[in-house]
Amino acid sequence: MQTVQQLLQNNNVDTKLVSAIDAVLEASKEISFLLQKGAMSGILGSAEQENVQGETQKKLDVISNDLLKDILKDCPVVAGIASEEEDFPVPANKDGEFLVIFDPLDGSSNIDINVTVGTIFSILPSNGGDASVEKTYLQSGRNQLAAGYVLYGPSTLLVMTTGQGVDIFTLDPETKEFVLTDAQSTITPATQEFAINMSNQRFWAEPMQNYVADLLAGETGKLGKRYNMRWVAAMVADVHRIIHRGGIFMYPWDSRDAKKPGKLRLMYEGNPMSMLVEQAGGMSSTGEMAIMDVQPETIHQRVPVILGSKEEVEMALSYSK
Ligand code: AFP
Repeated sequence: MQTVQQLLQNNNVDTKLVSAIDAVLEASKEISFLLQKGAMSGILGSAEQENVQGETQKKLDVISNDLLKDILKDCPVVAGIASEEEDFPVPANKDGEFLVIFDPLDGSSNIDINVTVGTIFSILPSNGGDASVEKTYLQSGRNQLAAGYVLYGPSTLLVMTTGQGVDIFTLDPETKEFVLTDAQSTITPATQEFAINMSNQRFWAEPMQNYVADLLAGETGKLGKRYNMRWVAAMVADVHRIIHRGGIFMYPWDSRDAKKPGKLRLMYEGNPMSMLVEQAGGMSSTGEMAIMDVQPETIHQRVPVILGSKEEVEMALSYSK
């Protein structure tokens, strides 16, 4: 079976970029093994501190962040890193060519209940910029050289793109290698499944309220078909389901907090997931424009997200027109 490194080599991916990807995967394997040991590795519960966004960090958030940071800082091709759990970018190697941006443990509220979590990553060129300053990282998602996530579920999966489609790998616990198990995965254009946190319904803008009302009306409403709903509360798991069997995922704009035009982060979640979804033939939007066309203004910026099966995303967007 083909390993991730063999596939990248066959696809003529720059060997330096492969080294940066390898560093992410090395850390993700460590995270996967810690998760398998669960309570026995002392990783559960709160670290009793908050990240820059005021969210209480779990122990494993902090451990995963430190693992990725330490391994990436030692990787000569990495110029700098930015993490959802770090206040500021962290410079790495002055001759490095890549910036690695990551959410070390997405869906961390799921850790203590033994439900799927994941690591999301995005790799940008450093273009010789100063990796100690935020400005160097503020590139649109279109600049991404690679993006992906490692999903820690019943098995550990890597879902990745370097701009040549989306491939899925499974971590073999015996050889500790990610092996190709689903090549060139695509998202079905039509769907009857949606994912949204319905408890925020009253805070959404009117077009979103109307669209979801029609989803709920099923075959008796304007959309003329019955829908199913799923919400794992970990974007990695919800997006993975969509890559696997189609669907629409929404964390739309809401009026709960004027400073947050959405819950999800552009650089750590929006851009890498959008690259994967577009590479798999799906669509990804803020509601107004493609997420990857957003010019970031700050590293921890939030963004509304509507992504998944192309026809369904187009339908959702049509309610705003
Ligand atoms: P955490 O990583 O802080 O648990 O947040 C996960 C997440 O950013 C994303 O993975 C989920 O889709 C979303 O938040 C879940 O949000 P709700 O708390 O509104 O369900």
